[in-house]
Amino acid sequence: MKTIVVIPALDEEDNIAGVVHDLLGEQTEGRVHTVIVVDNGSADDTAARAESAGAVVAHEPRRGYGHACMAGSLAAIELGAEIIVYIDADHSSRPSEMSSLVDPIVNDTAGLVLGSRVLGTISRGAMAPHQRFGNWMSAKLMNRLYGLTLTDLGPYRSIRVDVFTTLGMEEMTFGWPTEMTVKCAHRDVKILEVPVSWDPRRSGTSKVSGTVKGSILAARHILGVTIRHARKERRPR
Ligand SMILES: Nc1nc2c(ncn2[C@@H]2O[C@H](COP(=O)(O)OP(=O)(O)OP(=O)(O)O)[C@@H](O)[C@H]2O)c(=O)[nH]1
Ligand SMILES: [Mg+2]
Repeated sequence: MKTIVVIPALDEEDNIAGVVHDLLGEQTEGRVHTVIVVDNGSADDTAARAESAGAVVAHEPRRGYGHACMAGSLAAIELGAEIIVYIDADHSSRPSEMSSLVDPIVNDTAGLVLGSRVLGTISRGAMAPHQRFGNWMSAKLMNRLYGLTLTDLGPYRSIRVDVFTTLGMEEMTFGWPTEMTVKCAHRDVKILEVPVSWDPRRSGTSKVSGTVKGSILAARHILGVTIRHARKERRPR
C-alpha cells in the first residue's frame, strides 16, 4: 500500500534532514513512498533542508500541530496515499521502527496503529515526569470513557486513508492526536498499540512538553477533547 509520512515541523532545521534521510533510506526497507514535511511558518531553514533531503515540502501558515498534520494529510491524499504515518521532526521516534506502524495496516489487522512508548523503551532523559504522568492520565481517561486499553497517546502513528477521510478532523492544535483516536473508537475502527522507542530530541527547542505553557495547553486540549467527544453519540461505522 502506498505509504506517505507526514512530519509537522516548526523550527527544526538541525533535525529535519536526518529524519527525512532515514525515512527514505534503507532503515524503512522500502515501505515509505514519500515524505511530506509541513513547515508551519518556521523562522529557520527547516523547509530548504527538508527539500534538499528529498522531502516534499508543504507550507501551512496557520500555527498549530493539528493544522500542520491536516495540511500534510491533505497533501498525502492528493498524492494517492493509502496509509499516512505521522512522526515528529526532532528524531524522538525511530524511522527504523516503521514496520511496526505500517505492517498491521497492510495485513488488515488495524485501521489505526499507535506507537506506545510505555510498551516500548523510553531513553534516559527523553520524557519528563510531568509528561509521563500526563500521558498516563490521558490514556486512563480515554480507556474509561471509550472502552479502550491504551497506554500512551502515540505521536508516532499510522492510519488507513479510507478511515482518515471519515473522521472530519477539527482539532487544529494539540488535540489532534486525541481527536483521531477517540473518533476511531466511536467508529469501531480497530486500534492497535505497538511498542516503539522514544529518544530525547536531537537538537533545537521543545514547543510542547519541555515548556510550562506548552504542557498546560496540551493537557487542556487533550483532556477537553477526550471529554467532549465522549458525550457525542457514537456514529455508525
Ligand atoms: N507544525 C507545527 N509543528 C509543531 C508545532 N509545535 C510543535 N510542532 C512539531 O511537533 C512535534 C512535537 O513538538 P516538540 O516540540 O518536539 O514537543 P515534545 O516532543 O513534547 O517536546 P520535546 O520532548 O522537547 O521534544 C515536532 O515535530 C515539532 O516541530 C506547531 O505549532 N506547528
Ligand atoms: Mg519532541
